[in-house]
Amino acid sequence: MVETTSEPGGLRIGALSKRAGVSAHVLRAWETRYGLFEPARSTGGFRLYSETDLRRVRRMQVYLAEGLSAAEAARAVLAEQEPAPAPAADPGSTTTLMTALRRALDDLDERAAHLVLDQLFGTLTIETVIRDVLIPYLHDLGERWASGEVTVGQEHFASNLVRSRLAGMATGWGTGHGPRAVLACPPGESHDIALLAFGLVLRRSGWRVTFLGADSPVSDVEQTAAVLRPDLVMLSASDPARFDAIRNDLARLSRGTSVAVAGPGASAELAAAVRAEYVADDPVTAAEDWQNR
Ligand code: B12
Repeated sequence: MVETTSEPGGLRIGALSKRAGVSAHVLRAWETRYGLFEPARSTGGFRLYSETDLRRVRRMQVYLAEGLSAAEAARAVLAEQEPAPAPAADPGSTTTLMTALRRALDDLDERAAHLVLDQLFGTLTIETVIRDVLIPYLHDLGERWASGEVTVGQEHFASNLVRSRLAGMATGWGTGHGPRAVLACPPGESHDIALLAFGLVLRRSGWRVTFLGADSPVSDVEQTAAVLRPDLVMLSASDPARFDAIRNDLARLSRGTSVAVAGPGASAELAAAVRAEYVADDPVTAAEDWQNR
């Protein structure tokens, strides 16, 4: 009863939840993740939501019912209510947004980072975001980590957030009738963001993606390939030693399956030795190449 009261300055979260038919948990997530509301505070420190906030929840529900993701719906709601204030310099440029992303991630500011990513994915194609923003960002992050400019914690936070954002776009990518790809990193290899990016772009043209990801035992890759009979098995690694350790397995796998190797750990020499295809391109260009085959 107390939880759901309205106060002169607005509605408490319970009241907002009741009136809109959306759980308080979800409302809080929309607030922290997408900045959907701007609650005032009661004298007792409770958040107080306005009629405008209630309208925003209702608009969210409409967009969600139309099939938009929560991020897309929130962006649409915020855009129709009040255009974002124009920042000083060239707000849409990828350089400006990359700088904003870098600052947010360095500051461990999850919300700000997601807002920048919302803006990026809302205004640019996924191919452009990955190729022109995220890959250069990750390279820069690696250099700053290696030089001690960012801590291991900052690097982990940043790469996890970027990875989780891409992984969130990958749901349902194994369905359909298109050609099928199995994506994996060799045993011991943790760098799988580029592999994820490759799968996402491939999926855009209807490929079905089965993602085994980091540190995949070769026997599992072989077994998966035997069951699914994919059109492509893509393996990627940053460290050549990961591939060297499985050369014999790769040669066996490539006898019955189309295998490609990519990432800084792959080479033309390795590919020739195991009868696989060597992919030197970045994940977006490589996926576009496969789409056109
Ligand atoms: C994020 C990150 C991590 C994350 C990975 C999270 C994840 N799930 O992927 C974590 C924290 C786990 C990590 C761990 C480590 N990392 Co690290 N990491 C990075 C970082 C910052 C980004 C990697 C990335 O995604 N890059 C984006 C891709 C797209 O760029 P790229 O790797 O240069 O690849 C190019 C091509 O090869 C191609 N490509 C790459 N992969 C693929 C895949 C496909 C399918 C295709 C088509 C193309 C393709 O596209 C790129 C552009 O052309 C890099 C910095 C960097 N320069 O990349 C360091 C980096 C790769 N890591 C490094 C190191 C040293 C490590 C650790 C050994 C650190 C440690 N002491 O623990 C461990 C090793 C873990 C392991 N066992 O594998 C070094 C590697 C140095 C070297 N040459 O050996 C780098 C370069 C950092 C640095 N500057 O020193 N890391």
